[in-house]
Amino acid sequence: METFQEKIAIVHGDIILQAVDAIVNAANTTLLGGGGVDGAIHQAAGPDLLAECLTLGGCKTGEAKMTKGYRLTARWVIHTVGPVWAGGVQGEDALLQSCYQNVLKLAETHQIKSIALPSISTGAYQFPIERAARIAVGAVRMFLPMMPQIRQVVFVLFSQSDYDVYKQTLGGLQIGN
Ligand code: AR6
Repeated sequence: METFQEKIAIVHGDIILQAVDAIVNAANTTLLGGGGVDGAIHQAAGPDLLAECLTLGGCKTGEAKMTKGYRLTARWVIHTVGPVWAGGVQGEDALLQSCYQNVLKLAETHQIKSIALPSISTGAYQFPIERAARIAVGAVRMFLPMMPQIRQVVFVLFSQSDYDVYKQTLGGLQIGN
C-alpha cells in the first residue's frame, strides 16, 4: 500500500480482500448484481447480500445505498451506480463525482472509519480511465476534509495499468510517488 497525504492510499489488488470497515460496489441501478466488481462482491458476500438488495428498490445513477457485508471481511458495502460513458456529453463527469461524494457522505453518517473504493464506471461502463481517475481523486480530496469520521480511504485498482494511472494522478507531478 502506498500512502498519499495522510488519509488517502492506493493498492493494486482485489477489493474483497481489503481490511476496511466498508467496501464500495460499482453496481447498476437494479442493485441486483452483475459482473466485474459487483459480481465479485456478491459472490464473496453470499446470498444474504442479494436478499437485502432486493429490499432497497434500486439506486439512481450518481447515488449510493448501504447494506451489510455478510460474509465479507468488510462490515458494510456501499453500493453506488456510476454513469455509462456516452462520450462525455451526458453529464457523466458530474454523475461520477456525485458517486464519490454520496459514498463518502454515507460513510461519514454511519461513522465508518476506513473505506475501500474501486474505479467506478471504468470497466463495463467504459468511462476513460485517466479522466475517471482525475474525478475520483479530485472528489475524495475535495470532500474528505469535511468528513472527520473517515480516517482512511483506499483506492483499490484491479489492474497494474489502472494502478499506474491512479498513482500518477494522486502523486501529481511529484517524482518518486
Ligand atoms: N476488486 C477491485 N476492482 C475490481 C474487481 C475487484 N475484485 N473486479 C473488477 N474490478 P466494473 P463499472 C475493477 O465493470 O464499469 C457490473 O456488471 C475493474 O477492473 O466492475 O462501474 C455492474 O453490475 C474496473 O476497473 O464496474 C454494472 O452493470 C472497475 O472495477 C456494471 O458492471 C469497475 O469495473 C458497472 O460497470
